[in-house]
Amino acid sequence: MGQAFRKLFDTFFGNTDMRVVMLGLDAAGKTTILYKLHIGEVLSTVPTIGFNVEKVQYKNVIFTVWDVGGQEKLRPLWRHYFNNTDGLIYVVDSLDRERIGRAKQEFQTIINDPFMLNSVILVFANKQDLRGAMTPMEVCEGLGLFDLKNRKWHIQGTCALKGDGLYEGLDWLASTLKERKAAGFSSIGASSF
Ligand SMILES: Nc1nc2c(ncn2[C@@H]2O[C@H](COP(=O)(O)OP(=O)(O)O)[C@@H](O)[C@H]2O)c(=O)[nH]1
Ligand SMILES: [Mg+2]
Repeated sequence: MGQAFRKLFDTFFGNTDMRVVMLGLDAAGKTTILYKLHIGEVLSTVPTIGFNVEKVQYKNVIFTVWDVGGQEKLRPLWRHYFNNTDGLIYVVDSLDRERIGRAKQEFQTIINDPFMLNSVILVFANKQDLRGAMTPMEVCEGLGLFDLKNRKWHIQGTCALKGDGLYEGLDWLASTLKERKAAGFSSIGASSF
């Protein structure tokens, strides 16, 4: 599967710099996805403020991953990690109906951050293999995706354990980002700082 992703990134990005952040509540499946991509060695670091950041780089494409949820004190760090973000991948545990409201709250805060206003949004409705999981449509409604104005977004049902749906989602992300780059769109300067 790693080979397929590398080929995808080669096709779309070549040597173009691309920054992608993958976020979601804990246990959504982010780390599983990162390892499933097999695109390089996953580096895990804990910045001084004390949360875990995972990072993997394939050529000029950098993925940064961390858990979100209620850490107000982490907000100042967003500037560091969100700056010049091209793509946001938001991962949802589709079985976790209890926390979909929480997932929405975090999601809305993130996408409305000045640094994120120009990033395209890919949502993984993960754990589709589990009985009772919310459908991608239900996750869409749960996150309030239909209410988004002027944002490019896409939802993909996935099973990170098997890798199902990951390629399709990243294919959308890669082609959408390439189109935007070709149109001269740049995330640089998107912030209000
Ligand atoms: N059944 C199922 N379990 C999954 C799936 N993706 C992740 N998990 C499990 O969910 C748990 C949390 O996954 P993890 O990748 O650590 O979540 P993170 O906190 O977002 O990094 C682990 O036990 C994974 O094996 C999936 O698609 N289906
Ligand atoms: Mg993790």
